[in-house]
Amino acid sequence: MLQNQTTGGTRHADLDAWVREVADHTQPDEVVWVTGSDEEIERINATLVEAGTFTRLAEERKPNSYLALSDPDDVARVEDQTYICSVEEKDAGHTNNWMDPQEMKDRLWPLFEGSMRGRTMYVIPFVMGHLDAEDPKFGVEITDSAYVVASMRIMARIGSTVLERMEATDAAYVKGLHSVGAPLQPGEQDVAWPCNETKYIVHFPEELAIWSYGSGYGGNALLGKKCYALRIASVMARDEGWMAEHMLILKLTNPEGKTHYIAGAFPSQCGKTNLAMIEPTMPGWKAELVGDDISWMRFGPDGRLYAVNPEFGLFGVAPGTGADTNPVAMATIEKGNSIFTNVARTPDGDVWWEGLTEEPPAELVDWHGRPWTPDSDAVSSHPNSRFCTPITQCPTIAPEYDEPNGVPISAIMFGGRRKTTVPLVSESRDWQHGTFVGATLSSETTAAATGAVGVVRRDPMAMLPFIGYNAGDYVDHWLEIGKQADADKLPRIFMVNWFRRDEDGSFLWPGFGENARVLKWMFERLEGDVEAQESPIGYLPHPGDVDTDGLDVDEAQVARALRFDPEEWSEELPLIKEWFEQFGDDLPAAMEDELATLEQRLVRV
Ligand code: GTP
Ligand code: SPV
Ligand code: MN
Repeated sequence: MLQNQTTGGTRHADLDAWVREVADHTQPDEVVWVTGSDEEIERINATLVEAGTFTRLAEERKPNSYLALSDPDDVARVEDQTYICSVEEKDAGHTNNWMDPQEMKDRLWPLFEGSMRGRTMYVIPFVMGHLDAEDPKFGVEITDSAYVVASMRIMARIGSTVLERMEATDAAYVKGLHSVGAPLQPGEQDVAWPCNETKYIVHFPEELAIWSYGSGYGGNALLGKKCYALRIASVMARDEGWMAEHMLILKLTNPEGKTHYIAGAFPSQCGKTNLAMIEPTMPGWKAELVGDDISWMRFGPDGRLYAVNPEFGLFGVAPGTGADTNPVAMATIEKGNSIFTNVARTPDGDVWWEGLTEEPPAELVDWHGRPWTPDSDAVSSHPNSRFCTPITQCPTIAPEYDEPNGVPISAIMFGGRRKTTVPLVSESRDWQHGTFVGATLSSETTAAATGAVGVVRRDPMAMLPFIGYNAGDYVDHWLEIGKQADADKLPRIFMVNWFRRDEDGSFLWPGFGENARVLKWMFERLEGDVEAQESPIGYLPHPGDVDTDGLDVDEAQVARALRFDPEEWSEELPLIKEWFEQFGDDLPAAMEDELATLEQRLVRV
């Protein structure tokens, strides 16, 4: 028997034992098994309002929606404090922080001792992907944060139905332990956003376990998302022959009614959600959303790669989201049932952030909870402020988002933020070349993680912060996947860059809905309807083949966006070499070959 008062429980013996062990150690006042019901979430939201964590927004503006303002030091993923604690150091590779698992536990377990005092410990059973998938991927998050419960209910399929299935099959599951690390003394008044200066986001891949301490922020605390669905799942995927990727999934239909599903890997804050919700500007083209952040892909019986979106909600970047840039996201949010974190509040109980409208309202309460006017020096909303919204509310959701075995992928895009060098679009010669393009992907850092913003770094497959094992082995896994299917069944691989700048610093390409013009070229490539020209970095569109009909940009500027510049690429070569040197012996030989090929081709131009 627990000393703590318990609501719910389980006949899953392993889960029962783990929950008791954690409760005994962390000493919460009570243990609540989360069912996922509407009444329960109403109670939890009310608790959050009472605690000052949530402010309820005006019903006529954003129904059933809440605003949370975090501690100013708990606003993004903490990559410095994120660890892969594999048994062998070499299995974490050069891109991850590593510590011996036992040593890490000896450090963390004492931090968890009594860490939930004065709080409720919630047990959240969840499944990433569909409950009716062939091999459903279960998880349980134990957390002392009601904000996490409210967010997880939006972001994943959770609750009693999941637990019942786990019990019926005595299912294996990922154990996610989370504490904000802010125990309360008897009678102590809580703060609106409890957290701890000390933060650890730790993964034990061999044990399928995650320990997260000290942060309440999304990617650090909603353990189904990056911790499970990317870091732990990438290890499962390596072992089981599938892929866990930081990719959007988009369904694209041309005016003749022909459909292709396209996935796209872009680093954090580099445009996945926007592209997944794109409203094409060309007549007759239709885009629908399957996933906006994470894609799990495995081979189907027909030998093609099928992708599922393992999530159930959208955790999108707020700034820059508006009726002009992403009307579909706006329509999704308008329906309510959402949590907004670190954005500004309007006097009439709505939310606002930079880019929502061209002109800011005359007065606001900013993300620090302070009065704000357009004359204020600082921005009103944190650059990594987010909306958290049920995916089912999206007006362009493809019915297949809920397909247990996913959708067949025709193409994969890699993209990042590069002011120079990387053309608007190019196509890889084959899977191995595409793997090289992904492995050498680069992008300017963003506010999605703490640290400097705007620094170019290599971000392999947009997975740098999310590969749960050795990055060399990860690249090798991509190559292995490519060997498992006929070339004509594998997705074609493209590289894009919406963020190239002109000499005056402005974007060369208008982006957003106009990106559909680039998708159209890819679609035509897939259909064999358009030729392309060879270049050292792959196939490029012939002049005029990217449809600019009705585009309000002059042709010379479009040409500058599309341009392959051998000089810029010669400057890129040493950076790629430097990156590959970091892999040491772990770099697959095929990547050396691709690098040599690129170098030779560059010399010849
Ligand atoms: P994460 O949720 O952090 O993984 O981000 P994401 O990859 O989903 O990026 P998102 O679509 O939220 O876009 C991030 C920022 O880039 C937002 O401020 C967007 O307004 C901006 N953005 C997205 N697409 C484009 C584009 O085509 N051009 C330009 N200039 N900006 C874009
Ligand atoms: C990202 O940073 O890539 C995100 C937000 O999608 S988070 O959930 O914090 O990882
Ligand atoms: Mn992301």
